Amino acid sequence: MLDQSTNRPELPPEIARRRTFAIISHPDAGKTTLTEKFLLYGGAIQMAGQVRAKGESRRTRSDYMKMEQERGISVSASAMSFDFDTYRFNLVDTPGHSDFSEDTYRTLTAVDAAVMVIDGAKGIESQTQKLFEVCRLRDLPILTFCNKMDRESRDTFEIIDEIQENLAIDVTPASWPIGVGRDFIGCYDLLRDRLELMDRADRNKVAESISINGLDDPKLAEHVPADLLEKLREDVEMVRELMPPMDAKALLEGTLTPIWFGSAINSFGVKELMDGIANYGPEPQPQPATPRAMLPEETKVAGFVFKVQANMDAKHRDRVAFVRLASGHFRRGMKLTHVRSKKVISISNPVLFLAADRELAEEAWAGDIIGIPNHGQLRIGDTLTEGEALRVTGIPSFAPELLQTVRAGDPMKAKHLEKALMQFAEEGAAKVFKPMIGSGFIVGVVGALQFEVLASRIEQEYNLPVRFEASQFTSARWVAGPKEAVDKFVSENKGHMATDNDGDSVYLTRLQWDIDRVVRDYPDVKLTATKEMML
Ligand SMILES: Nc1nc2c(ncn2[C@@H]2O[C@H](COP(=O)(O)OP(=O)(O)OP(=O)(O)O)[C@@H](O)[C@H]2O)c(=O)[nH]1
Ligand SMILES: [Mg+2]
Repeated sequence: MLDQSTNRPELPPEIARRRTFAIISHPDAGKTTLTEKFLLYGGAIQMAGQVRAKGESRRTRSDYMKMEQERGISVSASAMSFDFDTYRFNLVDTPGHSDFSEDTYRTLTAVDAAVMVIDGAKGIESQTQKLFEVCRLRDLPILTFCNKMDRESRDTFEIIDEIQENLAIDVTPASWPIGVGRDFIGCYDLLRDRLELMDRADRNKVAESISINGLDDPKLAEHVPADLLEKLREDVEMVRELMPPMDAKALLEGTLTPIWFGSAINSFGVKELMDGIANYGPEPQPQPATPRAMLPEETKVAGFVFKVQANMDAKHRDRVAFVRLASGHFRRGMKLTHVRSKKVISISNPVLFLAADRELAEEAWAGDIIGIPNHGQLRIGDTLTEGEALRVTGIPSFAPELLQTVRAGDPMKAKHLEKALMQFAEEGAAKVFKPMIGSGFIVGVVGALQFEVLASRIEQEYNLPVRFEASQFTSARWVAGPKEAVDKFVSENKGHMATDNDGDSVYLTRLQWDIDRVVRDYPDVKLTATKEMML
């Protein structure tokens, strides 16, 4: 049966109730804080933690790495599955900092929608704009949360205008803030005609909500000071005249974004946003793949790896592949074909995530994100199916832009270091090159903060202090072409050659001039800044 509004087959109820989305924004807008409140309202945790926790206070679940906690920033995407109402949410909290954007971009290939968080005082910031464009390329539906309304914020019409202008998307307010900064008392819920009042005293409490019979209801005056009420009535009149109404279809097509106003830290506006995701957010969607897309309504199981993380939990010391199930009903113990190697693997210990915590998953459905512990067989971009040779497409790989040499503090530990680096390379956390001549390793990343994360993780997870130093090289290019031409090129340029963690040849240099020379002198050899992930 076709669903009337979307023209797609009606999904089994277990799949239709799934909402899989990422939370994205410029750094510091409040993604992790919002995520924590989602968990609270979903009943997955009893008490919310804080990003910048002091003393005995509790920390957030999604920033579980040591460096995240020390600095109060997220450096790695973190997945969480929990029930909300009759729905199952699969949420991924992403890092905002551009140095970690490869992780965020990959996450966006594994979700059906994005929640874009903006800071009410700052509006659209550079990283918001970039991430939005990535969502646009994939036609991802976007729901917007304007956060930090408890503080001095910009004019509401101005914020909405800015989203419309800069991001070229229609905006419909789902709620409307009443008062600004210290006078902010709550929101008027435009979708349900309700007044939502914020409780500043108790940050973990669900806001008080008062049913209202339209804006002329005398009950409003009991809760809203006269001057704010007058402004609210004027504003809402203007909104209803000038702005498009909520339209589920336009949201699903990615041409309209509803915006909620709130304060994540005060748990305000969060429940309304969650209701919005449940009621208007997309069901699991088809996943681009070759030679054909994977469809959520198919009964056969298919899924793909969009992230790999080593040592998530010191107790387990293994690698976990984050798999987005794209179709079917998965059961523990299933045998699935690993399409890249054509080997059949038995999935005996699949897990569902709650950030660093995990629990054994007896079953999962299209839309879910599950973890598969493994010893390195599963790589980013890999596809698992019940036999068909499908391959997921569109998982990005960024060119390394910064290179540094890395050495173990203790030279006797070089072998240990090699092992650690190989694991991080397989995780996709860095590119690792072993030069043909000389010792040591060269690490390539997209942003400088990644070096710090690596140093901290190598020390933390492998008990191995390391030093990163300037490298004589600044660029890396993968070498491709007929074997004979490549061999000749390699033997004539040994001082520039290295191998990556798969043993593939990489040309290292500091001069564009060198690259131009190779192109001229070795016409059969091709140099590329990124390596295709699925070979
Ligand atoms: N005043 C106020 N502060 C908030 C609110 N929500 C979050 N914050 C604070 O803003 C800071 C950043 O919050 P995070 O949740 O870490 O932001 P993030 O978007 O996850 O940051 P990255 O992951 O590093 O990109 C923290 O100090 C939070 O306590 C809010 O509603 N009001
Ligand atoms: Mg964060």
